[in-house]
Amino acid sequence: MVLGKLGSSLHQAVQKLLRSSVVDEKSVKELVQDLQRALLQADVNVHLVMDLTKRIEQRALKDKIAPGISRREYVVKVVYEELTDILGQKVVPLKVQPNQSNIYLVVGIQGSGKTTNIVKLAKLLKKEGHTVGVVAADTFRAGAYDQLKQLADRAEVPCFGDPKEKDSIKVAKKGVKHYQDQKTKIILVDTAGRHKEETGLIREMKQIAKALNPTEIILVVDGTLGQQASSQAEAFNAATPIGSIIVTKLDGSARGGGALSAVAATGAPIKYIGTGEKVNDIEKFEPTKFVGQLLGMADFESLLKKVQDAEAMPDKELAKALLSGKFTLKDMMAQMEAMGNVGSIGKILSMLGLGYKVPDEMKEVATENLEKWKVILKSMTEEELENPKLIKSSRTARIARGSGTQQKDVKDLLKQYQQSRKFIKTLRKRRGGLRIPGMEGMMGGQKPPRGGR
Ligand SMILES: Nc1nc2c(ncn2[C@@H]2O[C@H](COP(=O)(O)OP(=O)(O)OP(=O)(O)O)[C@@H](O)[C@H]2O)c(=O)[nH]1
Ligand SMILES: [Mg+2]
Repeated sequence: MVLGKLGSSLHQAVQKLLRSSVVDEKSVKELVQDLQRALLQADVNVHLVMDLTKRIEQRALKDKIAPGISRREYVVKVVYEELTDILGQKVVPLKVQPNQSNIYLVVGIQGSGKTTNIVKLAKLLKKEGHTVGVVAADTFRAGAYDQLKQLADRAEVPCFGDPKEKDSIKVAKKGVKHYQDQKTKIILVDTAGRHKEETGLIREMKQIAKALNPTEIILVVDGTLGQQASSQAEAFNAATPIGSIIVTKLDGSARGGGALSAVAATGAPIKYIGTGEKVNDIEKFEPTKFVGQLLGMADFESLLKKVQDAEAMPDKELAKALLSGKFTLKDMMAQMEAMGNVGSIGKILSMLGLGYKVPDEMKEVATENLEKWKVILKSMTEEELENPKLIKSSRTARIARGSGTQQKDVKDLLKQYQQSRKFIKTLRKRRGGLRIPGMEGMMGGQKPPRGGR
């Protein structure tokens, strides 16, 4: 299990909070202490830990919480978000230029895991449908070629090398040319990690990079270094921009959390992690997914979704329109623009306690036609938007012309509108009155007017 120890301590800390009878200052303080202990043990930088836990504490106790969820659930979400944050929010994919061979120069300190992870990455990219090849340009260490060749053969990845050639730049160039001639998409070049100290290695990296002009330089960093890993990332990145980082040996390393967070803090793009010695032991690094797995809660996803759903408050204007029974085309347009999709009607209805009752076909038609409808609505006059009944055939023709659509499209839109309105009306009749959580004050408990328009 990747970062197993850190994961289980974090998991326990969160479970303890979920089990506590109340979420108050005391239980949050306990949570924060548990988190601090877990993170410090994983060699996460102490300043990072203190900042993170301070934010968690503040948010846990002070944030306003959307109706429908408990503070307990909210706090779990906060922990999740803050942990994700220290690992870097964004997923940055490996840069792959279309219609050309891409060269990746793989560098790193001796023993960091370059050779092993080159083959793992080659296999992964092959599985993704790319043609791949590796080049053995470590001419320094005896047996380096054989190691790469053996691993590559086992993984069924082509390997280019020349054990007799001692000039690494020459081999690298030959290898790259060999694969370029075959139009291989991904060319991974293994290099020597002969130096324990960075300066000599960085000088060589610059030379070979100048000769090859790679799409990306990939830096391999040993995760067992803990937070020290960041100084390598910084030193290499200062010399020449590093396109990707692979943090290796995260299986079983007690300090992996420290390595990941420290490298992420330098702003360097961790794109893959090495999770074992075998050829399949590599993963794309996605902070959100990673933290989810780390916290290891079977129902974590659903809890998170529940909180996020509750927080996505519906558009108040639209909700008001629904409550009053007055739902015009203009409301529909405002709704589409605000939310980007009509699915949120379903969302509002579910908040009214009428969830999931929007007929599927209604939703499908709406989603399919969304972009077109936006244009059509823009071609209508203010008067038409307020009172769609005015739209008879001559107006339909004008609107279609104005929006570059067919009359049938305009009619479809009007039909959808009528359906939505009718649907909302029947709901209102069935319920007698509607209530939106968090908006009671706003509506003053008034009785809905009869009928709408
Ligand atoms: N547990 C574990 N071991 C790994 C991982 N990646 C690499 N290793 C091991 O680390 C050792 C060094 O790996 P190499 O790939 O030879 O490292 P290198 O950077 O090419 O080393 P040099 O060529 O000497 O600079 C090997 O024993 C690998 O099996 C990993 O993700 N997890
Ligand atoms: Mg090697």
